[in-house]
Amino acid sequence: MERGDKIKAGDVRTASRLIRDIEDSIPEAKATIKHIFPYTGKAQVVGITGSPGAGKSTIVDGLIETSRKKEQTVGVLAVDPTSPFTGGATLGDRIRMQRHSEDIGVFIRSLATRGSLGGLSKAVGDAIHVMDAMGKDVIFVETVGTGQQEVEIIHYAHTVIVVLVPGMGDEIQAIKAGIMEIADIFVINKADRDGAQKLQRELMTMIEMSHIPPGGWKPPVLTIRNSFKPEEFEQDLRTLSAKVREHYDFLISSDLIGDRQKRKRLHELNEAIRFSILEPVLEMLVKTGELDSMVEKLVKKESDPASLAEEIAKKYLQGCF
Ligand SMILES: Nc1nc2c(ncn2[C@@H]2O[C@H](COP(=O)(O)OP(=O)(O)OP(=O)(O)O)[C@@H](O)[C@H]2O)c(=O)[nH]1
Ligand SMILES: [Mg+2]
Repeated sequence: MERGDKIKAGDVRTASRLIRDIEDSIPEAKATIKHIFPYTGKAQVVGITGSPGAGKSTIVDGLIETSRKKEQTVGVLAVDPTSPFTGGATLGDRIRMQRHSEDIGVFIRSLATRGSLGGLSKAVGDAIHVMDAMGKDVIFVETVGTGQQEVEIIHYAHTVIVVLVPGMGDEIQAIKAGIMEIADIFVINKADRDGAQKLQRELMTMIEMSHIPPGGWKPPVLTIRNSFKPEEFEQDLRTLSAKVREHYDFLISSDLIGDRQKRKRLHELNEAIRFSILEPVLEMLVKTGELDSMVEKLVKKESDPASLAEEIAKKYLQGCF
């Protein structure tokens, strides 16, 4: 059986290997992704993002549970678990989700940062394709970090959950990092802590002030109480899970699902173009030393970036100009 066929049959070892190859940018991975692409687009993709240690993995663990109870199969992609902020949280992620490791309906993998941010973004998209082609009903993508990386998740997820914790100045951070725009659902975690209600009020005020078009989705602000109190936690998680479903249903009933799909595809195409055209050209410029001499020229004001870019285009993209 071809590698792609094995993925479609849900083969865990083949899928794990392929995700590693994607992470390591092994060229053969590309061929398999091409092969499985027509079989993607069926899974519901849910992004969970927020500051390091906000409790994202704990929430994903709870969401796995609620999905399994509904007999959905689940894929989990933990992105960048080895960021300098968290330092080796991979083990923690594994421990927190370990109870699902024996369940054949759950497939959990992590993806570490490698090279450029763009590279990571493409790898995330491809790894989601793998889980999608395996036939997973729902895929949770946990991303840690702040700023651009969090915002990137919007390109891949149908629903984005932003996790905030009281007392961390998150509200300010949320505005700064453009998180207000990407959140479909806000979750205030560790809501047994002081300041949870205040944070909830502030967020709700911010949502009221944001310009939601008529008939648009208004992001709810949910709270999740202490994860160490299983009954409360499970109850809150059920509410969250229902909201995720509600958002997905909203996307379908309002036809916005098509827009999201298009946006995902456009982003993927951009990434692919960048990798097929821009990266090889840049590599060549580095190899030949042209890049260095161009930088020199700019420093000496002998040329300008636009003119140099035109020169490069003429030289390397023959037939286009
Ligand atoms: N007090 C309290 N601690 C919690 C709660 N939920 C999670 N934690 C703890 O917070 C820590 C971080 O939880 P994680 O779920 O790993 O958080 P995360 O956002 O996935 O962390 P990173 O992936 O490292 O960014 C763990 O030690 C959890 O046990 C909660 O509701 N209350
Ligand atoms: Mg985590």
